[in-house]
Amino acid sequence: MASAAMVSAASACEITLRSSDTHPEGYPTVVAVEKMGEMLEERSDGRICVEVFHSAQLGEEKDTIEQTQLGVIDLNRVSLGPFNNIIEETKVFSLPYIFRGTDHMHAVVDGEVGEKILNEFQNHQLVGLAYYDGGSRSFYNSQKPITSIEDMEGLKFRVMQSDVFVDMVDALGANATPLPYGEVYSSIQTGVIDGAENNWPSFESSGHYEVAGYYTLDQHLIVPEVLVMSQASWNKLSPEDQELVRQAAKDSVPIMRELWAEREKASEEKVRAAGVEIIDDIDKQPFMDAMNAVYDKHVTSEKLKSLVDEIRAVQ
Ligand code: GTR
Repeated sequence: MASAAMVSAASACEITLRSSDTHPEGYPTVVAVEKMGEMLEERSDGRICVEVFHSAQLGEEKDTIEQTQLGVIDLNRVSLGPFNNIIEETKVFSLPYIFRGTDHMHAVVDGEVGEKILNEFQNHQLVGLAYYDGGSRSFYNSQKPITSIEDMEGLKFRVMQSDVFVDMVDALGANATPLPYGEVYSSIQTGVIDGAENNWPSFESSGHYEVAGYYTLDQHLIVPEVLVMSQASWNKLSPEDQELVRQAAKDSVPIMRELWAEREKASEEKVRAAGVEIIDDIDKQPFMDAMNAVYDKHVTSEKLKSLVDEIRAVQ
């Protein structure tokens, strides 16, 4: 009986949007897109459904972005980082210490600058639908506690595939290795790299804390994440259905933010309980000062300069 009901419910979907996420089942981004799908299905009387492929089943972020541009994947929940080399304007949200904290980041992405950056996606075969939280990112490694910028010297860190992050790590005196997320665990384990950088939920859910026992809360990045849709898939929808998709994505944001706040706490507890050494009394100023080199190199056009000014002016 149950399976017959499931089959008939599934077959009512006229349109099934395939959505990609690198994170596992139960992760806030995965659950938020599932919730978005539920809202969409209900509001379209069961016509439009979303199927979330979690755990990088459809590939690593850089590849899934290309697939989404081509229309092979309909929806994609990704960090803004891997977009930096494709959409210049996204760099402003990937600059170290650009946001003063989560509240500032929310005010920016919910406001005019957020809208401007989302609009840039349409020049790259994508439709920007919503921003999700990505916490603040800090360095972890397998070698030693990093208690000052001097301790960064010579360590090898994985970064997301973006030139901004390569230059950020270089400016701190360490060596950057851009790698897909899925390769980080084994690369630390085998000593190919010494560590990486990420937020509490990713550090925990990826298991990286099992192989990198030192986590230094320098909080160098707050990179928002995005939910984007393939322009090709978007164009197949009627204007009314496009509006339903856009609204459901927007409505999933507060749900995501709540899930995120809960998961940050739970992940921190789990990592601390596992005995990871947390260095949280670090002097961030030398880290911030070193980032001038990154701004000088990447914020060169008038467009990016004025976006940076606008972000800083947001209260
Ligand atoms: C996570 C983010 C992912 C991915 C990953 C990474 O925090 O949610 O989308 O970008 O970091 O470091 O590759």
